[in-house]
Amino acid sequence: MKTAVTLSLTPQARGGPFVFWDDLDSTFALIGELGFQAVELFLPGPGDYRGLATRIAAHGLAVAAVGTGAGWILQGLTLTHPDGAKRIQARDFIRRTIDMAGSWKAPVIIGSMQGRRDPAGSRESSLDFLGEALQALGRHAAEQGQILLYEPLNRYETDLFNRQVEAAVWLKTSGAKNVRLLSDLFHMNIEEPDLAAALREAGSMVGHVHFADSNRRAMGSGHTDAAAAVAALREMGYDGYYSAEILPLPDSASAARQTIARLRQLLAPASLATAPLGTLVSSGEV
Ligand code: LER
Ligand code: MN
Repeated sequence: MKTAVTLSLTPQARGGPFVFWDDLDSTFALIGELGFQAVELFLPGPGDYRGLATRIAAHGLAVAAVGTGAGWILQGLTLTHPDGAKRIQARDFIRRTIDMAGSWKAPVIIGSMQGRRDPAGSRESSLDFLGEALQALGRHAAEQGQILLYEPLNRYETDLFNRQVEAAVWLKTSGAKNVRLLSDLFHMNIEEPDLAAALREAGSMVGHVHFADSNRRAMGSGHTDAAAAVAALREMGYDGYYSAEILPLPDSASAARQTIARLRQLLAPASLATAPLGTLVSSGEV
């Protein structure tokens, strides 16, 4: 089981689904004490974060992945932007993020930076832009020894790909190599009729998982059948991260604690997997 929790250092993303919002030593100490192996970073952009990387490593943590959505939030960039100059800037932003993340042995995520269909154009032309960008960026990630993660989002955030298998089939035919899916259980809850079936069908294309309940809170707060999703991932031999990209509710520490408890429960022997979570937390079983 590889576990991670999100940390945003992008104040403009406040209100977004990130558990921790500061890079204090006490934050990394708590993440380590809870038993997470890694942090997933949401940074304002590529830059010199050597101090941050050193502190993360000093606490025995790895970097699970690096998000690029700040390129959209702060600069309005997307890989499918109708303005060609913005598309070039978006690619450059991601390319430099890949270089930075590569030094941390982490893959980069393309989520919001995929953009949406140009209302004045066709979905096909937007997909052509996306496909060309993923080909180039997938090659660039390979040079860093990393995969590139492409994340289908729910219909309110993109109209390019909302579902796992559709995205997987398109990726395989688009010519993009070295690109795997980021399967976010929150988006999947909105779009997939059956989460476990979608994960199974996407199979080895699944490269990273955002472990979030239906209401984007810590698993166990909503109505997602996490047991079925995790069972499917285990059967498939999924060996990537379960990363909590969730709202920091009721507070960051509680959201992180509930996530790790639920993961331990789901990956525990069958006798514990069906017990009520509260009992296990209070009895110290998880
Ligand atoms: C990014 O991982 C994501 O899931 C998007 O919805 C941005 O919030
Ligand atoms: Mn996500």
